[in-house]
Amino acid sequence: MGFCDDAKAAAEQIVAAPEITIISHIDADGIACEAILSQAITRLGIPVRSVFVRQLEPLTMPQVPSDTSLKVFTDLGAGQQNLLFGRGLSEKEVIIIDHHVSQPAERKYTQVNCLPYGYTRMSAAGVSYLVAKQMDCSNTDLAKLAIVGNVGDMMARENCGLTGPVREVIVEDGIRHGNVEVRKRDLNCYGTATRPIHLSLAYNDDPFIQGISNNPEGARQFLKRLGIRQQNDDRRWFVWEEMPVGDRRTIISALTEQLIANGERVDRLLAETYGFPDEIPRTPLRNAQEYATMLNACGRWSKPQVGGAILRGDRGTAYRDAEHMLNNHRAFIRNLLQYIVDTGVKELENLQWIHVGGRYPDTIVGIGAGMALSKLNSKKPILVMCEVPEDTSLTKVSMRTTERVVEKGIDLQQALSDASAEYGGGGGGHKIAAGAYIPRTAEQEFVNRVNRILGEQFAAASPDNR
Ligand SMILES: [Mn+2]
Repeated sequence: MGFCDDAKAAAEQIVAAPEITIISHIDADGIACEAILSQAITRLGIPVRSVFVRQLEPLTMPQVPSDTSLKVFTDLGAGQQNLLFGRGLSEKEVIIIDHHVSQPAERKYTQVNCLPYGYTRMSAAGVSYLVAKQMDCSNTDLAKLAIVGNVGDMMARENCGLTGPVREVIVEDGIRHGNVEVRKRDLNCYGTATRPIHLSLAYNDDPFIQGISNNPEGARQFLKRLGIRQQNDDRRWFVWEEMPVGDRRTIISALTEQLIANGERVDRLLAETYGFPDEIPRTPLRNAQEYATMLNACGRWSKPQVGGAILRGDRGTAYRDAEHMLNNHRAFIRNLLQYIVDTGVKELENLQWIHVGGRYPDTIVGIGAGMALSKLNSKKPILVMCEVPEDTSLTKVSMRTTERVVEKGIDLQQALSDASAEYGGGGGGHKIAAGAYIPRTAEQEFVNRVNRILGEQFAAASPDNR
């Protein structure tokens, strides 16, 4: 049985179900999974309802209904099969659609997971889409949603674009359907649909460009020197995607020269990006990255259903609510960023860290950490700890670093999961960004432990590093 057969078997089981419950995760990927599958199911006339959880754990299990419906777990479940077993769920009433590492369990639940087949650059929304396409091949309008989910889960980050079956099948389906537009050698920059260009450039630090990254005024002067018209007649700032092609080329070649002049690599300056021509210009829905941020904002303010409504096409109330959450989200992150910079971090040999207490929701701490990194010493990973509102005995740890540091052998996922396991906690994520929960009493020891592990990683990758 191949991956495609797994998707087909799951599709057949879904199509035959009299009633379905989707249990999904509250981030952009999970929200996209729910929107893809619930629309595909509704189109077949099967009743479906959805439940969103922050994490599948004993505390959230009661949200999974005890009824006769087929329970479809998306973007979660693979690593919690013993929890499903403990709940007494039978093989027949569960399907897991996921891209996380699978936990061996006593029951063999039906699972569609790209990971065992070696597709590491596919998110759960990608898997959900492939199942939806097996349910009905006319579901290709949903490819766009899968692209948002994949980009939201950082699947396009490492290779500056989506790769593998996500690129070859899902993106191609979206292009053919007509609601996805690929920009092959676009600027690898966030905010191309909503931010004034100089801010887009200044907020970007991958790659870091001397005089422009973290320097809005420098970026503005840079554009001015190139003779780029930055505002229209009403003094409204242009965004990247509405710039004439010639101006975009001028900016890209000047940035390339700047990087080369500083002896920096240029390989991360450009990326393949995914635009949505059917959306209103100058809104975050115009490209996959900003769309995903909007969904993440909904999830982080505990309103994943609002994100779901937007994915289903609501451009009224739901969109206005999401815009509001997105703005709040940004204000909170800016505030956290300032707090970290003002308070200052404590530096150890291989990392820098800070404890922000209960001042900020634990759901935004990781993002704030990533942004603070560009204002601090970006050669050392940052570790931020915060309180967990639901459980005062726990501390949440978020770590972020840069591609540069990952290239030097750092794997934050490995470091946090190894260190947290020693204290009875748990962690996960990616090389560049990871998180963990640890007992509150172990905080200080934990930081030292992670510091040592990072030292070992640096040393293992290059004995000359130390
Ligand atoms: Mn995911």
